[in-house]
Amino acid sequence: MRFMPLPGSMRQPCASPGRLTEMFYQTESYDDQHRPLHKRALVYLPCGYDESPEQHYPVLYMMHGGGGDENEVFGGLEGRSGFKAMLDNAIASGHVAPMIVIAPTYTVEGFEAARRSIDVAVLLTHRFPTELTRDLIPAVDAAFRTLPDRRQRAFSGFSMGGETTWSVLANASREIWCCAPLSGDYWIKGLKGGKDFPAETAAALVEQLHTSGAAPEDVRVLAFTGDKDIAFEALQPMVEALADTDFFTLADQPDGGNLTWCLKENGWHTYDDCWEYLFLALPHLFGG
Ligand code: FER
Repeated sequence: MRFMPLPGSMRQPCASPGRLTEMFYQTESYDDQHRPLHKRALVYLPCGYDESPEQHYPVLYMMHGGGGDENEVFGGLEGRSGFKAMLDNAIASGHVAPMIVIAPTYTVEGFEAARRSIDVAVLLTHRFPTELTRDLIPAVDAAFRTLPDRRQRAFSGFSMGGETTWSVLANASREIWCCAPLSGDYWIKGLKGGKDFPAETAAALVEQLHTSGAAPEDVRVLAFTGDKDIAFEALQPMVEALADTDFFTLADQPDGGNLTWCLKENGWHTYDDCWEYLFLALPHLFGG
């Protein structure tokens, strides 16, 4: 997919904004201890949500990067990150139909080490698909007027959230159709696996997809990064290795295959780049 810069109009305050709220849900640690956990996620409800009680919406899940938490993606309930303004304008302009966006966290209480340790973060990102399918999706579908269908759910994330997104693709495709990893590769075979052993990483991902019963036509992957991004040297070989498998077909446009790759010239490892990537991804996240 060809990269296009985010139009300046998408960064302005929007005259018909959505609103941010929060939700809490019950989950567990999904380790040997099975510790009960009470977790929080931020929720974006599009303009019109409160006025149209009959309408149901698709849902995008968006995961933060390493060191972050559920507040990071939106910049708190005040929406300081630029993501909310982009969503508001993308919906108001008709670029994309209204959607709900959920910003959860893979970090858990009592596991603050995940903020500092990459190894712990990877452990938690790999547990997240279980939490997502067993606890978060049911809680979201119960609390909000969603379209409870896998083709009406998408998952994205930045950096370690991109890592989480690959893990969701591998393990949660029964519940999620489209996955959009932003500037993060998959560390299922070890840290920086996309760079150091791309073919093994791709093979492991495809094996997980087979194990979860997914066929090539059941998934859509939209991968993004920038050529100056620290993830570039890992994500590019990984995407090439995926394209070499029987499962994935690399295509220029999302409708042409199940794997699309978009590179931003001079793109860095920042959330601001992510809003540009997501703006391009938004029209392709749902419905297929
Ligand atoms: C990557 C490049 C950088 C990546 C993660 C990071 C998962 C950064 C992680 C961190 O320091 O939190 O390709 O993929």
